[in-house]
Amino acid sequence: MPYLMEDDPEVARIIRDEESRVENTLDLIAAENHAPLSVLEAQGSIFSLKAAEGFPGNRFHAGCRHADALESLAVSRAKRLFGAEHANVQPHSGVSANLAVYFSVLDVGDRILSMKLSHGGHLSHGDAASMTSRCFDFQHYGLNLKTEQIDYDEIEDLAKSFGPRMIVAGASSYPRLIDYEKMAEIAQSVSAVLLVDMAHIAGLVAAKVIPSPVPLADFVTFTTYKTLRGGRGGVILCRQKHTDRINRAIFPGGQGTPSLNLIAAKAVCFHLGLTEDFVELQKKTLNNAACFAAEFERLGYRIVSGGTENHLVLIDLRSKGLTGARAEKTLESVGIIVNRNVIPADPERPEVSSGIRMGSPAITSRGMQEPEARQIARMMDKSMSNIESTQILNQVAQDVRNLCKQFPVQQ
Ligand code: DSN
Repeated sequence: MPYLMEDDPEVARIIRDEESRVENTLDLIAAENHAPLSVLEAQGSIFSLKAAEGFPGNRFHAGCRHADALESLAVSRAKRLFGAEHANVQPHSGVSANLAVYFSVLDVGDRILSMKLSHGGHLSHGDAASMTSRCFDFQHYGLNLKTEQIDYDEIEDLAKSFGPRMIVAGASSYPRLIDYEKMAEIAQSVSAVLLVDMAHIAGLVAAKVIPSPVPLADFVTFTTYKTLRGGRGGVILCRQKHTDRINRAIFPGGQGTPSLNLIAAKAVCFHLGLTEDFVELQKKTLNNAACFAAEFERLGYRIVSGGTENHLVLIDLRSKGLTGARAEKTLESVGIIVNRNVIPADPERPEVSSGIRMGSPAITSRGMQEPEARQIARMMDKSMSNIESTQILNQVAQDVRNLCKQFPVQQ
């Protein structure tokens, strides 16, 4: 970064520090991943400067010849990768994408039925802290507290009594597959539209290693920086008939000029998503998450919902006398990055939580497989069982550094 070093060495140094942190720690944040350098190059390209309000062929700024070519390419690649009728690649984030869907077909005050945040949903699905809850009338479904899985009968009953105009499926800490056929059937039975927010699992869906909601949902939203490895940003897929409404809800409805550099990165990840290597990576992502769950179970931990069918595992730490916050802090001290997470019916406040959520995408991108996934689980257990022992924590920290050296982020 020669120019940055000269103009602003302070920022340059912070960026170098972050590169070093990423290289020397194990990223188990289920919502994160390591992106290919090609994606980062596209994100840092000259397109970050282009104003291009509107859509290809219909912009409010001149000089958009290449911007149009880029966005059209990204749209056609997204449609091909996911088998969608229409794609809008302009949302700056998953929240922007969800807001655009709500405002495209609903009126302010309309009813929406979605999963509650404390059972695995997302802030933008109408949580009280989110502005979405001030614009629409949300009711939430939860999990069956025995199975810790979605109770479709409850959703059906709620849909009948509440009469939503939209039903949202999708979550940010749900380790199980969602039955989209059942969700579509429930939505149809009450004449509601179905939105599936597949932000966490878009890479697994793209690789066809888990079922796709695209043929069954009216709208599908996702972010590109998680399992998909495409850098920051959001995308909306929808049926052809919703094209104009969705495009208008994004621009001029909720956003101004799109981030064309992010659209360039999205185009790259959609291209790479069609490769055999990507499919293999997503298969390994699933397998590594299953190994985390199996190893933690062997070590005596309770796995929320009894296992995993995707890239994430939610672990209940109560039997170990630990809170999620304490575990998160201890693990970070040895170089293992997870996030504390509420578990269903959690007695603790979200800031404290009784669980941790861990994901396999980033370690899988580094080339790690079953032996390493099991080793990581054992290192985590060793740290969490010896929180007061500086000697043992130092030893684990050294093991983490060694493992990171064996599996560089960019291979
Ligand atoms: N949705 C948040 C998460 O799942 O961690 C961040 O993208």
